[in-house]
Amino acid sequence: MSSITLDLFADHEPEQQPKREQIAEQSWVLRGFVLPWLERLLPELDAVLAAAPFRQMVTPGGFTMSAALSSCGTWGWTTDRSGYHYSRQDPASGKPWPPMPEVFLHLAQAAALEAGFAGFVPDSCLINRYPPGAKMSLHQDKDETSMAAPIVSVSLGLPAVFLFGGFERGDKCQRVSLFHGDVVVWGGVDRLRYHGVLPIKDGQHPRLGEQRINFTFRAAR
Ligand code: MD6
Ligand code: FE
Repeated sequence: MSSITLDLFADHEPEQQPKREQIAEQSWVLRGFVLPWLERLLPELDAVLAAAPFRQMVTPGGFTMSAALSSCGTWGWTTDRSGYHYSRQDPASGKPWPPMPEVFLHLAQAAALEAGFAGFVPDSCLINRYPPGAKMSLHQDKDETSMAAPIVSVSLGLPAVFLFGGFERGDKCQRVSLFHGDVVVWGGVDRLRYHGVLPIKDGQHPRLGEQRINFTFRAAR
C-alpha cells in the first residue's frame, strides 16, 4: 500500500472497510468516497461560506437548531416559525444563494451513480455545521417536489453516528458510524426513511478542527 493510500484512509478504522456498504434496498454508505475530491472541494466550500455564512435557524416549533446551516445551488433550504421552505434567496442577504460549484455537482453525481442512481441533477446543496454536542433529530426529507431523486449526504470532519430508520418515526433505527470522507446515498424505495444524527462527540479533526460538516444534495424542484 502506498503512503498516499494510507493517508487517504487515515480517518478510518485500521481494519479494511468495505468500499460500499448496503444499509437498505436502495441505500448505500460509500466509505472514503470524498477523499480524492477533498483538495478541490474545500476551497470551493470556503468561497460558498464567505458568500452565505452559516447561521442557526429556528424550527416551526420554535426550537433553535443546534446545527448551523447554509446552502448553495438554485434552491436553499431554510426553516423559520412559518415552516420549512426551499427559497431562491438567502434570507440573511436577500441575494440568490451562491451557485453550486462544479466540483460539488460532479461529486454528487458520481456518488449517486455509484449507488445506482444515474442521471441525478441536484439543484440544492444544504450545508450543515455540527459543533460538538449538535445533533439532528429523526426526520424525513420530504420538502422536495419529487421523490424520484435520491439524497446524497457527505460527511467531513468529526465522526458521527447516523440513525437510519424506517418509514414511521417509531421504527427501529440502524446506527451507522460516519467518518471524514464518507457518503450516504438513499433513494427509490428508501427515499422517505427517517434519519438523524446523534450528538457529535468532542474532538479535534486534523483537517477540519472541532466540527462536523455535512452536505446534503437534493433535487428540490
Ligand atoms: C447528516 N443530515 O448530517 C444528515 N436533513 O448526516 C440531514 O439529514 C439533514 O442535516 C435535513 C436538514 C439538515 C440535515
Ligand atoms: Fe435529512
